[in-house]
Amino acid sequence: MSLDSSTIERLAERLDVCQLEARDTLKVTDEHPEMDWADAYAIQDAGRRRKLARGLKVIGLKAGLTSYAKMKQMGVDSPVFGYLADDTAVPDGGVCKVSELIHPKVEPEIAFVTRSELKGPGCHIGAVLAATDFVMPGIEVIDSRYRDFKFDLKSVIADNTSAARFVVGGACVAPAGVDLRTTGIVLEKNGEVVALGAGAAVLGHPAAAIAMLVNKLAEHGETLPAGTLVLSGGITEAVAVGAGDHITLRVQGMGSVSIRFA
Ligand code: 0L1
Ligand code: MG
Repeated sequence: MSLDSSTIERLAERLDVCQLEARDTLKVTDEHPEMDWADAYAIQDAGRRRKLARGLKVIGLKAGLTSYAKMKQMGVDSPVFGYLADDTAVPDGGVCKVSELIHPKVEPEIAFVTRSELKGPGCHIGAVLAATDFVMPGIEVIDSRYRDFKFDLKSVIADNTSAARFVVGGACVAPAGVDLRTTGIVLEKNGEVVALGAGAAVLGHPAAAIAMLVNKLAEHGETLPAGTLVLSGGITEAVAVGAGDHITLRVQGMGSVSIRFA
């Protein structure tokens, strides 16, 4: 680590306040180009502690930048990991207020819920599928706290991987009953198809994103507990949304989930 603890706390506070007040900031690496990967996750962890201290709960985890479409869209070359706080959950068909966000975009994802603990290192797709209770459709609303959605990997990790809102719903399907590589998805905005794809767009298999997350947790001596909700990452590029938009994600064999923006 190259940053001292007071700098980490100050950067976490800045990102937290930007999220609370829906305003953007310059990326943290502009001020601290020397920061390393451990600093980036330390800022994310400090942000998480701030939320916990306000009484929020962490109700899930997420993998981001797991598809080549997303990596290309954002000009980066590897996945990132973050957490889902309870104040970011929107019920299926519910409303997301755009006034609380800076420049939201939506991503079509497959959500996993585990039924047994997963441990790395060496976690693989087979272990993830054996430990998965069910999968279901999920829409993630991302909202980078960085100006114009421009960042590098360390900055986006510090910013909890742009996590802003999410909705899960539709049908809960046992992983044995579905081939997640060939599962098709259709994302609709105001009734029009705006993106489509298949699960394999996420690292060849969405479960690979969960395995990567588990192996990342192992680097810190942590495991993925039973009963954890995990978003496996956008299958397509993210789609910008604004007030009045209605987004529906249809996932083959898993029904649909939707969210409105007001
Ligand atoms: O969930 C995601 O894939 C987003 C990761 C962070 C990058 C972005 O804001 O697009
Ligand atoms: Mg995402």
